Order: sequence, then C-alpha cells, then structure tokens
Amino acid sequence: MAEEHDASMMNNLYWWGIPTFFRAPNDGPEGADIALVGVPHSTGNGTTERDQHLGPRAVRNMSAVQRRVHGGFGIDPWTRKVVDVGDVPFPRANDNEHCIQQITDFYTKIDASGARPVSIGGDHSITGGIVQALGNGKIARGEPISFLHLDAHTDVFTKVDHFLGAEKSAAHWGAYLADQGKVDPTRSMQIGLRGHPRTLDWLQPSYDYGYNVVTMADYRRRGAADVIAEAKEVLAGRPVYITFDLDCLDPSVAPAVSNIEPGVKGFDIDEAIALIHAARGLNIVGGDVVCMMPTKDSPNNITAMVGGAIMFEMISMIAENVPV
Ligand SMILES: [Mn+2]
Repeated sequence: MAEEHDASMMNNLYWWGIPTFFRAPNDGPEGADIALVGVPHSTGNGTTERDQHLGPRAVRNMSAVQRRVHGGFGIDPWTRKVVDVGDVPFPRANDNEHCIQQITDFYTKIDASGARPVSIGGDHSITGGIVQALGNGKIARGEPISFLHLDAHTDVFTKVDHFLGAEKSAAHWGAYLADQGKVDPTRSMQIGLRGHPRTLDWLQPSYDYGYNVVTMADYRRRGAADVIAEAKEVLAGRPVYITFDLDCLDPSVAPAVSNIEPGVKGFDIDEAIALIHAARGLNIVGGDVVCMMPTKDSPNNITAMVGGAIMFEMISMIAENVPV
C-alpha cells in the first residue's frame, strides 16, 4: 500500500522519470484506443521563428502532471488504452513536401490500427499530412472528415502556390484537402479568425470552399452559446477532426506561439474548451494542437501546459465514446 502510494506520488511529478505524453506507455497503435503522436515538423511555416518542431518534447516534459481524471465528464480517460506511439520520423526535415508525405504514411498505419490519433505539432501544415490519411479512411468509415478548426487564421490560401518554398504549407491545407475530397467544408467550422489581414479579401477562399466561418468579431457579437449551437448542428452525424491552432488563444494565455496576433483579444482557455466540447459525443476521429514555439515559452512552461490541457480535452472526449 505504501509502495503504491509512493509510486503514484512520483508518477504525478512532471520532472520525474522518463517523459512520454501524459506518462502513457511508449507502444505501437495496434489494439490501442488512442494514439498520442509527436509531429516535430517546422518547415511548413517559415514566416516566423522555426522552433515549432520542439513542441512534442515540450509537452512530453510537462504532461505527466496532467494525467488526471476529467472532473467535468466524470470519467477517468486513462482506463482506456492510450499509448505514446512516438514521433513521426523526418529524415529530410528541411524538405516540407517529403515531411508531409512521411506524416501521411505514418497516420495511414495508425488509421489501419483503428486507434484514434491525438497529436502535437509542429506547425499547422501537419494537419494536411494527417488528414490526407484520415479523410475517407477506416476510422472515418470511408467518409470525408469535418473540421472543427479553431485558429486566428484561415489556412485556406489559394492565391500563392507556396510559402517560402513550402507547397503543402501551414497556410494551404484547408484548400488542398478540400480539393482532394478529404474534408467536407460545408460541414466544417472555422472559428476565431482575427487580426488585421494582409488583404481585405482574406476570408474569400474560405467562403468559396463553403467553410462555415465564425470570425472572432462574429463570436463576440453572437456569444458562445449561439456559436456552439451552430457547430453542433454543422458537425452532427459527421466524422469530426479537431484542429487547434494555439494562436486562437489570447497571447496572454498562450505566449509561446508562432504567428501571434496581439491586436485583437483571442479566446481565453474556458472559451476555447467550451468550443471544442461542441464535438462531445460525436465520432471524433482525431485531433491536433499546433504552432507551439517552446523557445518563447515563459519559465513556467505555460504554453506547453495549455497545449497539454487541450490534448487532455480531446483525449477525454474520445475516451468517453470508447467502452471501458
Ligand atoms: Mn493555423
């Protein structure tokens, strides 16, 4: 009994032991309910500092303390089989197009195993690689996925064919996944877009593809309940993929983020979590947290912990759908 108590004490200390995501065992996805994945990829977005590949290690370092029960849902998600499957290998890390294909190959195997991936990037280009595998895949039962996408930016750029040489870049995935039929934009939500854009028509590609767009200004005007109700209606009955760009949060909540938008207040943590809970009870095929810049984090590692907190909500919503 005393030994059990001691082990439990030590396992909750983030600084003790060998870091894995939420202290999950490092194992393959076969037979697992949820596969936690690191995607240490930075070359899909060179428009700010390029340290987003350090995100997975930052969350592994902090998340042992976040291996908790979900008080709001009244469940212990860790009673399901949750594994840390490691990182996507990037032997040509400076070649974005090669990396995106590596991601797709890695997630094609996860999809075949039936485990649902919850990932930490990496820049936002990783979502393109992941959904190239999950869209119309096994977990999605052959259907295109629907996005629940929280972000300060649309990531549906169509007017430039590359960003600093990256074609399937952090700005392009919302467009090319729709072109490929991997996502149904008309049954997807983009929420939280804000800040002063480079061009006045920046939302037009999202509208042209049929995405359901809720800018931050719309959200403030309409209120949370109305937007959550719309999201539930749009996503109902669909395989849902949640993609969470940390820049949707206010910089005071998550300072270590690329492409930070300081001019307009972002979501606070409760607002963001309430929005992703719009997918609660739906067929969530996976989710990701992207654009963490650990080299800019504060000494308390708050952004790494916020990233972990968002992953915990995704894990808990998926776990809730899995029988114990
Ligand atoms: Mn983004």
